[in-house]
Amino acid sequence: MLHGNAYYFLGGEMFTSKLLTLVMVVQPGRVLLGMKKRGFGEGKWNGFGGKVQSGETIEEAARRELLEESGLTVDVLEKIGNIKFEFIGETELLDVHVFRTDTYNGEPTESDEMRPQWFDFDKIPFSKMWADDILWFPLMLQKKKFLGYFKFQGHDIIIDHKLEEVENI
Ligand code: 6OG
Repeated sequence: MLHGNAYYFLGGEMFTSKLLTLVMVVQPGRVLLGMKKRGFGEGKWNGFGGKVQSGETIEEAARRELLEESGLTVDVLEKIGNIKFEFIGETELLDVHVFRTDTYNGEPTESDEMRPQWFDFDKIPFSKMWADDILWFPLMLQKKKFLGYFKFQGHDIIIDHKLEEVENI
């Protein structure tokens, strides 16, 4: 199934949304993050992902971005979360589809966009990550599925959020 961008009405305001992917590569006791070298989220550690292009499914986009940014391919990608982000003053919501994989092929390789590095679960650099991550990473690391909504003021402050664990996504 192909996916397009959607329209939402929240509090009487109309928003468009942009589909994005985010892939978390997990191994026993550690997670692979990439230092974003340019563009949106520059200077932050994050999973691998980007915009869904027309003509590809969300999962295809997730695999493509993972390969482009980290050099890895995966056999199984599990859909684990969906997070919508609102930025005050902007009418475009980011609709981020989060995946987790516990197996991968290849070696993490630096790309133009990302510098990959493994982090032990107790050393995840939350102070250099998006502010929402510290809230949903515990669910992700426990293989729980979740739906989230975060309202940001600027890029650092969360002024409202909802996060719920769900059975199916
Ligand atoms: P490009 O613009 O580079 O894709 N992303 C976020 N990830 C987290 N953890 N928190 C956020 O809070 C995020 N906003 C966007 C989605 C951007 C990449 O950054 C992710 C994509 O993987 C606001 O194509």
